[in-house]
Amino acid sequence: MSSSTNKRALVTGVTGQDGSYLAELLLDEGYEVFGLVRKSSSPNPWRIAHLEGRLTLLPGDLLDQSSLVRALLESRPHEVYNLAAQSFVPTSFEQPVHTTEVTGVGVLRLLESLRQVAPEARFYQASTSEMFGRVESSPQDERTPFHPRSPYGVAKLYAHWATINAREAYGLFAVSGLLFNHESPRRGDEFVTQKVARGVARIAAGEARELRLGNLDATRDWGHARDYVRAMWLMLQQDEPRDFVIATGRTHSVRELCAAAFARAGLDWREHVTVDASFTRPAEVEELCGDARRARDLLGWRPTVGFEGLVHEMVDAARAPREALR
Ligand code: NAP
Ligand code: F7E
Repeated sequence: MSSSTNKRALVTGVTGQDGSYLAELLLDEGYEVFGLVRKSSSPNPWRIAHLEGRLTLLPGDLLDQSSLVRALLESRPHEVYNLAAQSFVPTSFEQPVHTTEVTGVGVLRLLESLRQVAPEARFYQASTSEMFGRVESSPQDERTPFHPRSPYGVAKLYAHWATINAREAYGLFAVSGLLFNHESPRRGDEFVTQKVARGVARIAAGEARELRLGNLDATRDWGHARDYVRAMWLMLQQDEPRDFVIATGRTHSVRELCAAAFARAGLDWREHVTVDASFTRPAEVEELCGDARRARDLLGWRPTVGFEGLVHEMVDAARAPREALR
């Protein structure tokens, strides 16, 4: 249902999983929505193709400050959602400097651009449970100490503090959402939930017999991306800028993920999953479980999709044609 507002929003990372769901939400709320898109050898629009004509795409890259200034001047946003990042943890071990430039310093470029040309705009930074890393207590909330375990986690922690500092030093309405893992049929292929869902689909179709994975013991607090982008939006509708943990409070292992996903297709995961050490990480985040009480109390936010529902949706979508992803 569409309502009307005179607000404009700029979303970086609009071609990614969260960007596509957030753009949908903002359009439904009546916003004029601008999406920042970086140059690649061939465009990558599949997650936002169904929004064509409703979104304005602007060229820009977190590595290029003048492109960010231009995008802000063109969109004149009331709200800026920074979802762009090199977001895959294993790649951050292979390309730590690139990851830091985009995921860490890129956020400072955007904040500095905002400060110069759109200081009244409200700013959301996509922070992550990966900043908690090697946790000493569970569940994790807004007061839990950080101990990142990858160049990605370290870069996100820099961006997190840059966001807080922009709020405290310059008075920007800048908030950081500490979001735990969230997934959907639009998740990138390499992340474990999608890798398992699409692996199940190939095996069920008789196109493969085996799925090779890394650490089956790791546990994550997995929610649905559509629920989580609503929390981002709610954070920017508050009277005061404040950081929030967003999570389901339930945690499952990769092994349990496999069991649920294969069972959805009537298969036994133990007959198909092989552990392959090449998918383990130089340093691992072994367990994560979030406490989103502050978001529940102050934002009225609650997740609507549980672990089983999420896994079933992803497996069913992986077995269906791509149009089912809308
Ligand atoms: P994603 O699917 O990997 O999307 C990342 C987006 O960033 C893509 O649109 C990508 O563009 C864009 N991008 C990459 N490098 C860029 C650059 N140099 N300049 C401009 N844009 C660039 O990520 P996601 O899962 O939607 O997550 C959204 C954000 O939340 C990310 O910042 C991620 O780190 C963070 N986060 C995610 C989770 C999660 O569980 N999903 C949890 C906590 C935090 P291309 O399409 O051109 O590659
Ligand atoms: O791994 C284990 C892996 O790559 C989850 C990003 O969105 O969420 C995501 O980061 C777990 C890890 O996500 C495989 O070792 C086992 O323990 O799906 P993932 P992630 O690293 O938790 C956070 C919140 C973000 O912010 C990130 O941007 O699964 N695992 N076997 C595997 N993981 C992968 N990818 N592939 C495997 O074969």
